[in-house]
Amino acid sequence: MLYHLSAERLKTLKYTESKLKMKKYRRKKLRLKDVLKITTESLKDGRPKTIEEVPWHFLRQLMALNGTARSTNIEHRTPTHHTLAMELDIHEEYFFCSDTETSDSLHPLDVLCAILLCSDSFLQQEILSKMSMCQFALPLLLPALDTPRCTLMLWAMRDIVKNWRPHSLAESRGFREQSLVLIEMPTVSFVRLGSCSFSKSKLLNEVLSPSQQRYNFFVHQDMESGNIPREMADGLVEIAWYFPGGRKNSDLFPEPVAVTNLRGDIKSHKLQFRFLTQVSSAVFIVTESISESEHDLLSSLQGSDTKCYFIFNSHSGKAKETLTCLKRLAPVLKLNNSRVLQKGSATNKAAFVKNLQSAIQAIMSSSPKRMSIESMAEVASELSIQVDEDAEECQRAHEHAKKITAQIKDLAEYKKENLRLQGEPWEKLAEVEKELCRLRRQGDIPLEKYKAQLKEKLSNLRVQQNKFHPAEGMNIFITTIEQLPPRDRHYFLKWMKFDLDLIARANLSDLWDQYKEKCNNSKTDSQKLAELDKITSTSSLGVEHFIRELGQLYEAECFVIDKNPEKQGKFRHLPGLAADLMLEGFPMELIDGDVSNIPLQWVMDVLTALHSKLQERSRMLVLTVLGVQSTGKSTLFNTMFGLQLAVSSGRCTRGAFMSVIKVAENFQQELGYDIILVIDTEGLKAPELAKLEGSYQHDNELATLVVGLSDITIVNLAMENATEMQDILQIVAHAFLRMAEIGHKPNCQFVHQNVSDVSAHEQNMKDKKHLLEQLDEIIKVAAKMEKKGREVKFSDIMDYDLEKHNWYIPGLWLGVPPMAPVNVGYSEKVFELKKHLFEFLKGCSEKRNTKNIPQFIKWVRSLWDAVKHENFIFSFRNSLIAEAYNQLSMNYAEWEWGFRKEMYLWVSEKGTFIQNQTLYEDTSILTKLRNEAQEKLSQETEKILDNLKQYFESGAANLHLIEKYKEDFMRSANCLKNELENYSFSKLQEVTELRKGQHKINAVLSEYKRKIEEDVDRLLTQCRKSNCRLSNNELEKEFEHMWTGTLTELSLIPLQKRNIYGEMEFCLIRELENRGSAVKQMLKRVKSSSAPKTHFKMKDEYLDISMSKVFTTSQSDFKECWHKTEVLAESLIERCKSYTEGKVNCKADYDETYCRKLLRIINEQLQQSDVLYISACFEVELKLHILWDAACEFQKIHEKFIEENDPLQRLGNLKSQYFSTFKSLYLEKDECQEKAWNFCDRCLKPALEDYMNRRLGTNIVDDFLSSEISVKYKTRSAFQCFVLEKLLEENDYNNYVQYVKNYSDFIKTQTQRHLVMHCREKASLGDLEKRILTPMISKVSDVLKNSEGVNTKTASAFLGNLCEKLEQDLVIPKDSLEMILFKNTASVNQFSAFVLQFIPELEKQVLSTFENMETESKLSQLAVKPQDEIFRRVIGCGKQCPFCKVPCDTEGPAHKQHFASMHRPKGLGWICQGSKTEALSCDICSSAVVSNDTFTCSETKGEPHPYKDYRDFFPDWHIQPDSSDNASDYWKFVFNKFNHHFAKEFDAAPPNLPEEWAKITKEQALKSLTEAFALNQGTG
Ligand SMILES: Nc1nc2c(ncn2[C@@H]2O[C@H](COP(=O)(O)OP(=O)(O)OP(=O)(O)O)[C@@H](O)[C@H]2O)c(=O)[nH]1
Ligand SMILES: [Mg+2]
Ligand SMILES: [Zn+2]
Ligand SMILES: [Zn+2]
Repeated sequence: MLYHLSAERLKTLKYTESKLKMKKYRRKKLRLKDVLKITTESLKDGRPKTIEEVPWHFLRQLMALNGTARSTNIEHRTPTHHTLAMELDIHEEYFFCSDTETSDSLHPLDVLCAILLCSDSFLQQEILSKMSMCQFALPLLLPALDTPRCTLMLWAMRDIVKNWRPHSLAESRGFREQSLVLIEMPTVSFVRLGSCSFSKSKLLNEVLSPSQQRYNFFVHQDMESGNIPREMADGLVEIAWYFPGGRKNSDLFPEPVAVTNLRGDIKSHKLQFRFLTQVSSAVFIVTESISESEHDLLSSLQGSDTKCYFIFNSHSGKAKETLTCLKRLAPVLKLNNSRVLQKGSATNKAAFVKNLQSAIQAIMSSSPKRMSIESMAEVASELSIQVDEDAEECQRAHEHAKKITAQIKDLAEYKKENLRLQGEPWEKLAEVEKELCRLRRQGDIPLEKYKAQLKEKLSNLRVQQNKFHPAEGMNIFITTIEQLPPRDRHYFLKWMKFDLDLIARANLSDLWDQYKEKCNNSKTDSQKLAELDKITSTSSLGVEHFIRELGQLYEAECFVIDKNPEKQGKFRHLPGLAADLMLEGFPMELIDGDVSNIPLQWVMDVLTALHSKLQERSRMLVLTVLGVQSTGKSTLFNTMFGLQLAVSSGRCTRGAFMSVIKVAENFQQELGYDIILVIDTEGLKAPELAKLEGSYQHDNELATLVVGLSDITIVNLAMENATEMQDILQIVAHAFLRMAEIGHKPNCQFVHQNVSDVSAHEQNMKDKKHLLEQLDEIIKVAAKMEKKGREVKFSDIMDYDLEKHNWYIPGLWLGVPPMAPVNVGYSEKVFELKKHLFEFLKGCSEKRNTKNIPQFIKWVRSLWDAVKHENFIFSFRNSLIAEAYNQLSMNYAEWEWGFRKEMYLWVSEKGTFIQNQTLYEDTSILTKLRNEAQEKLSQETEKILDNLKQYFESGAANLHLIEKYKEDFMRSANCLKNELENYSFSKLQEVTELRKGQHKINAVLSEYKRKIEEDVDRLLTQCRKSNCRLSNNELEKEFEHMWTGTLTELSLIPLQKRNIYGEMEFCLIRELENRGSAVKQMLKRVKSSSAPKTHFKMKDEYLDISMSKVFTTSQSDFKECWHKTEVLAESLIERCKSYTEGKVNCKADYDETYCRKLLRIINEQLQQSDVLYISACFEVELKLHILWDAACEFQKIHEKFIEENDPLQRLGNLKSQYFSTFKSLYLEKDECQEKAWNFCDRCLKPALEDYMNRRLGTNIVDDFLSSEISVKYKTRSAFQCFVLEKLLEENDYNNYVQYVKNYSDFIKTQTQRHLVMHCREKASLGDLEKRILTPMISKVSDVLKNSEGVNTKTASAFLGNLCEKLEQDLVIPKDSLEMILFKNTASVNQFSAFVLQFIPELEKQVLSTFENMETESKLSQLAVKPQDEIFRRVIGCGKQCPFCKVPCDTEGPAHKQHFASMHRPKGLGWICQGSKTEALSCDICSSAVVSNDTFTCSETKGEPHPYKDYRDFFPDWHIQPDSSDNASDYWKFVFNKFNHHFAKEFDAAPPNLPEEWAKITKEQALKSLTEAFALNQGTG
């Protein structure tokens, strides 16, 4: 016996290890997740190619519910077409080899045994569950393979649940649902004695199969590989069942019955036989002959209450002997004729089967022994047969589970007491959370007050939750899952599930009966259904409820700890535990369907824990499903991935659950994903339920979230019902439309259930077309509802291909449940879909944007936030999008600056060139330069567009989300081009004008100089002639005499000094001439009052009160208007000032066009502005004010011009030089060195300084942008945040007032300050200057060195050459140069040697000039003002929120939508509460836009208008609802603090602020600030 056993085991070992190559799983058992992993192999179909693939093939097919899983044939390598053709003549060989070669064939039962041997108990359970769905017979007793005795597979069957309708319930249409192992029913066993010539298994299949159909419950001889000798499976006892469906005519048996089948001869499996005789009601012994020893064996059955039947082949040779033997046995076993069934070859097979069935029926009606499998375990134990469930860990876990489940009497009651947190408080929380977003019941309470109340409520609810200590049951649950090792924990959770299901089943079956009844009764009103639905949900209890409770415990604790950080957390580790469960395949609740809310903190933290458990490799594919209730959504996923999502008839899934499937490591690279996240959702409501209040909304929320999260959405449709489909499509269309709006376009697959492709191909084509039309129609309607103006087609919103993305899947069951197996067609089609999905994924792997868990979390968060608000699109705010957008903006800013710099340099060079032109031919030069500019501009624009294109192809993160902004950027590039074109042209024009003016003066001056030089010459000759040597004094006297004489002779007319103010005033008068007498009067009056004030101050008469009745009704509107007008004036003053300043630097004289330009600027702005009701008085006084300011500046310009250009002045400047030349000539002193120095000092030095001024600006900008502080300047929102932080730190209300009242001024001062500080802080500016100067100096030196001797015989030729070489770089003052040339007789070589020698000194001097200059004045004289450039970077579009006046901080250059990260109380926008009070308003726009409040303003002409529809008036503003409850804490804090100051400043009353505002701390304020801006920057 012992020897025999070990021989068996040896065989087993050899079989599993050598043949199937499963050695590594003998010890470390195969687990479910090993089987479910996505691998390359798992996506291949077709037969296994090698023996070792067979078990895997079996497992995968089984998990996919494929009825052919048991087929173990190996595919023989067929040659490819190519070789086939060549080998055609020998192809007969194939026919032979497949039949003879059995060595590589396996018996299915052997494979099954081997697999079970290598599987852990959970996988075994799964295997048996799936086998049961395929209606395969299950192993009841597993032979002793590596155990001393055989094993009863009780645990392995635990998970199977059966539904049936006994005939007793046929009328009531009720049904029974029970766990398979608990069903008490008669068992009939079939065993074989000796050998037998017909297949027992085949016979059994016939006995159990419904008429007209035959299922292969048991594997038999005639099946594929069924004839191969079994190597390990002998002694296996299989079991199958018959369950009635309540159809009296067609059911074989009225009650359930089990049939077992022992493989092998009972003589070699006596233990199994003993067991079977004890548990069965009857044993059928199939035999051909009975020998003596066999007789003894059978006699041992004497006294058992099990009935014995014999089936024997009456035509076998030994029939007679057998009969005698049976006769002998008859008294012992109480045999009679009915117990002996003869099966001769003549016997009609069908009749024989009928006989057998009647026999079984007879047994059943004789009140037989009924035994459940669970009770069989007791018998097994008595016989020392192992029971898999007896494993110690399993039992231990059950004890733990029982501690909880034993306490449960009434489900609803238990839930209320033990799972307290998820009861009322959680439900209320969900409600309040949504109300906070929707503000539906605000009533008369002021908005911010109402919000504060809600927040208080929220906080109270959390605190209340946190105060609950976990009740006993929950406590045990927590400690158990904390303390048990993973396997035990797994057992524990399974036991929890089984026990809870058992209790729930008892509870629910009544409810379901009622439900069914009501459903059938067509008159039932939906209200009752809703009630029932409610009861069903309150009295369902599963493990997911316990997990949900964990989530709530965790969330409440997080909330409380967040408020008092010093508190210790007890539940910190729970997310980690939950993540472990997810990795084991446990579906985790994403949306709690009972309250339709997401426990956000919990979900996020669980996922984060999962991320770290995956070693941060969590690129995920999100696959979701949507569809009507009970249309097999969960079944579809279970079939596709072998998951364990809850499935049952009736409403099953609630909310949404997510399951993780891992991708095998060697496949991750190819697939581009590390995990697959499957989200199974609750069915969308059936039409009758859809009428219930809130249900439509609930469906919409669910669908929006689910579509938003998914990469692929499967829309599950059951085609039978057209209206149902319409409903679903509508919901889905809305969801997709919203996603398209935010740039997310998931792939969509339509699955049509219960349609087979073959039978209805034509029909399907029609259907597809129809579906398409329907979709288009629905989307059109949906687009209208979502207020989309343009036409939308389905292809705009979903990635859907009529041909490829439609799937027709036949019905799940082949036949009529409960006896129907899963349709092979279903399984195959689902696999095909799965394969297609993965092919599709691989196909688009390059352009795809994969999310990992942290990014997924961000999506969940922002989608949910937007869903909670009703207006989805305008509430959506996602940091991933912001991040991508900002990244692009930052890049764009770089490119833009590059372009600008390029043009600045070009203009500077060309300006130099123009100034160096001696010949007067400006028009042709200008045209040439303009063309050149055009070309350059186009080139640079092209470069930006190219960069943009490349960027969008670069594969940077989440680009698909910002695709729609691409156009904006392209437009901006073109705008930039226009701007720079204007800039370049006007600069060139300006220089040309300047040059023209100088040219004229120079021409005149040259005349004078020639005369003077003649006179000097003459005087020199005179003096030389006189014999006596003249002293210095005498020389001077002579020179002076000559100078005065010459000048008198020239009778110079000095340039006329103009009265610029007078001229400008005249210009203004002319402009206003035709504006009527009132204006003229006004002008006169103002004129007489002379000296305009230095500060422009608003006056009441600036507003035209007569124009509108508004002001008489509403004080606040008047104030608002007043304020707007003031802002307008200030911004105009600012703009004109910067125009004026621009003119100061170019050395031209004042021109009348300047004044006209100013007036044009003002007029344009006044016309464009949205400020209504300004009076003529305002216009006149503003213009006067601006012109006066400008006139002062222009006067200075003019005077400076005269000083520089007046002939008398200029000649005067030259006088000393003439004298010194005269003197040297007279004294015959060598002047060369001095002239050389003069050249350096008077020509090169100013030229170099000018050069520096032209270059330094751009370099400073570059330097600033690469410094530390530039981080704050990276994006507008970063800068905003930085400024506000600073303000909070400085804590000075004056600064706030400045900030609020004149934002742009404030920012200008700030940026200027930072820049100056930056420039002062470091010695870097000196370095910069040096870096600019040195190359230029070397260039000059090089020119000097290289020009020696070349065409430079005279000094003038030499200097001319020098100037020409440098004409692009330096403007050398002509006057001084001519002076140098005057009477320069020095040798060129000597002169240039001297110059070279002086150069180092020159460099030093230039540098020190700059070093000694005040930073501010240095900055102000630069051609490109760094402060302006930097200001431009951060000021943005300059638009302000129409309510609170907060500046827009959208990054992109030419955006269509203005957006601010953080709004503030409207009072800070100088808006009062209402018409009656004059207090500042404390409403915050970002809350107001979701409330039911209204606003009035001048745009609405004083009429109240709902905030929700603010876009009716301000269509280019996008005001997003608060991202969190604390979003505006910063401004609330500030407003609260400086309430009185602000009121005073705005000349209004201080409002009563909500008390809660006073509780906000500075830290909280700061936190809200960083959160708001971090979200917008995408770093949060
Ligand atoms: N006749 C038939 N029954 C099916 C088919 N697919 C699924 N079922 C059965 O329908 C019932 C519901 O299946 P589920 O997969 O739970 O359906 P669901 O869509 O997830 O249901 P909810 O989650 O409640 O919306 C189960 O009993 C399935 O066995 C099918 O194609 N034909
Ligand atoms: Mg479901
Ligand atoms: Zn605002
Ligand atoms: Zn803007």
